This record gives sequence, structure tokens and C-alpha cells, in this order.
Amino acid sequence: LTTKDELLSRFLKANNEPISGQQLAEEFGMSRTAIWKHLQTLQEEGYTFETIKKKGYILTSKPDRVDPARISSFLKTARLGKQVHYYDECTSTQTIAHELVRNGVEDGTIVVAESQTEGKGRMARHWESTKGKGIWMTIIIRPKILPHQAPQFTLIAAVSVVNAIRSLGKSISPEIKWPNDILLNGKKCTGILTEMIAEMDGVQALLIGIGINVNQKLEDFPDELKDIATSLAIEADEKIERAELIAAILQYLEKYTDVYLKLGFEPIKVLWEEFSGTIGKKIKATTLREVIEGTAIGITEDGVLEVKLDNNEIKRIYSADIEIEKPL
Ligand code: BTX
Repeated sequence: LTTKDELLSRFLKANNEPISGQQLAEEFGMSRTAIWKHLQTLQEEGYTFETIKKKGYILTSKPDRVDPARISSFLKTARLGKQVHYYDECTSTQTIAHELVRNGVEDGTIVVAESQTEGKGRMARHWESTKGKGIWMTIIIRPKILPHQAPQFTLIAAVSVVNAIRSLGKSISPEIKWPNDILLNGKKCTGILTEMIAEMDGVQALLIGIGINVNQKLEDFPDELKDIATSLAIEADEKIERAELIAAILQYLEKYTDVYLKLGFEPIKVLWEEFSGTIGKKIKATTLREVIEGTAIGITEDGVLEVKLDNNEIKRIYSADIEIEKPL
């Protein structure tokens, strides 16, 4: 964090207690004028401070942003999110992450943006990233794995996001739709895109792109998404603190990555199946080659979906779009 961010983080953690200029000057090893200048910059960014006579400064309001200091004030991880690249607007956090990896980057670095002009879904589809309303982030991790293990991280990320949403304690119950969507009441609130940068001797980095609709109202969605998409705020009927959710996702992702590297995929598979809205349901899977209809019966060690056809034949699906049939 920069000094300005450290200062903001200090105020965010102060719980509305005033902090004196003298105290800050001592803590940060700089003059009171220098502290005051940093506070001015923060005011220009939308934070407001009040001066309380003889006591010091108090943070009175914060803009709705997910800047590094805000994330850091909630963060409890050892590796993930220690480095944050924050953008008000960017093309795609995935594109920026690719550049960062090319230039050498620390494990656990994240890229977060308030808005994306070219948000990417799978197969070059567009991902709608409304300004200031969602979480548009890429997490760069560098686990020691082989390329064929990379798709499992989409499932690890899905389990992490579901747990993070549940940890907010709102009355919403997210379900995972294989392989990479999270639904609330049957509508998509989250998409996950995992990309891999590999070399001859293994995986150099995984770029886990997570897009979550957090605080949109229905009218914020473009018409073509109104019937298929939703946000956490719509379903929970209240606004949600995005920085808190980011910190929770990073905490779960760190934990489950460690679990996976130590114990393998089995514990993740158990969690995934528990949160899955796909297993046991009648589905229609459209792959590049064919359309498969049947009952989803489980996922394999590799995160491959197994579907039982009407003639009892079992088909394995590696990549497809899934429609879950609603019960009549
Ligand atoms: P996907 O290919 O499974 O989903 C894309 C499809 O989802 C679109 O074709 C559209 O129908 C629908 N869609 C588009 N935007 C939204 C939205 N905001 N909410 C609900 N449905 C939508 C899913 O791909 C993977 C998305 C990853 C997005 C993250 S954001 C941070 C990172 N940066 C980046 O460019 N992509 C990832």
C-alpha cells in the first residue's frame, strides 16, 4: 500500500474514533502538514474527514469503491490480495493480469476494476461490467501444478465464492451451475473464467477471473440480461459491501487452494457437489459437437461432468453450456 492508502486503512480500522494529527505524524514518521496533504488527496477521491476540536480527525464518509485500502481493511489472508492493482476503468482485468505475468508478478496479486470496457466471458463472449456495481477481478496464483489440473481451479474458485457469499450472512443461497456459473434463484450472479499461462515444465500462472453482480438494480442490466441475470443486492434486498466480499473470497480461495495442494481434489469435490444446483437434475448440455440430454450424476476427479442418458449410458462432458430443466 502507498502511504496515502496506509493512512486511509488506519482510518477505516479506527471505528469512528478520532485520531489526532500529532499521533498520525508520529505513527507515519512525517510532518502534520504532510499528513494533512494526504487527507486532502483522499478528500479529492471522495472520502470526507471532519476535524473534532482537540481530538483530531474522523472519517465521516466513504465513496462506494473497492480501492486497495478498503480491501486491505477486511483482509485476513497470508498471500492473496497483498498486492492490488486497482483501476477505475480498464479493458479487462484478465488482459492486465496477462501483462503483469509477462513482467513478473508475485503469487496472489489481484487486479480489480470499478468497470471494464471489454469484460471477457468464455469463448470470447462479452461480460457486462457495470461501473461501481460489481466485483470485476482477476486473481493471479502460481501453484505448482500440471496444465491438466488448471480446470479444477474453476471449481475451487466456485466453491470459494459460494462460501464467501454465504459468510455475509444474508438470506440468499447461491448454487453452482457446472462448470463456472453461480446462480441465485435460477439466475446468474457470477461468472468465472480461468486462464492458464503454461511453459514446457508446468504452469507458470493461473488467472482466475471472477465477475460478480453485487449492487445492480434490475434496471442497471441491459435488456438481454434482465431475464437471465441477477445481483446479490436484488436477491438479498440490501446493498452489499464489495470490499468485504472480495476479502472473503480471497480468504476462502487461499484456504481451498492449500487444501487442494495438500489433499487433492476429493475434499473440493465434496463441497462442490454440496453447493451444486446441477447434480441430480435433468439437463441439456450443448457442446461444440452435440446436444446431450440426461441427468447430471456427478463430477469426476478432473471436474468433468457425468451425465446419465435415458438408455443408462454415461457420458462425460468436458466443456458445454448447460440448461437445467425446471421441474414442472
Ligand atoms: P460465460 O461465457 O459463461 O458467460 C457469458 C455470458 O453470460 C454472456 O454471453 C451473457 O449471456 C451472460 N452475461 C454477460 N454479462 C453478464 C453479467 N454481468 N451477469 C450475468 N450474465 C452475464 C463467464 O463467462 C465468465 C465471466 C468472467 C468475468 C470476469 S470479470 C473479471 C475478469 N475479467 C474479465 O474480462 N473477465 C473476468
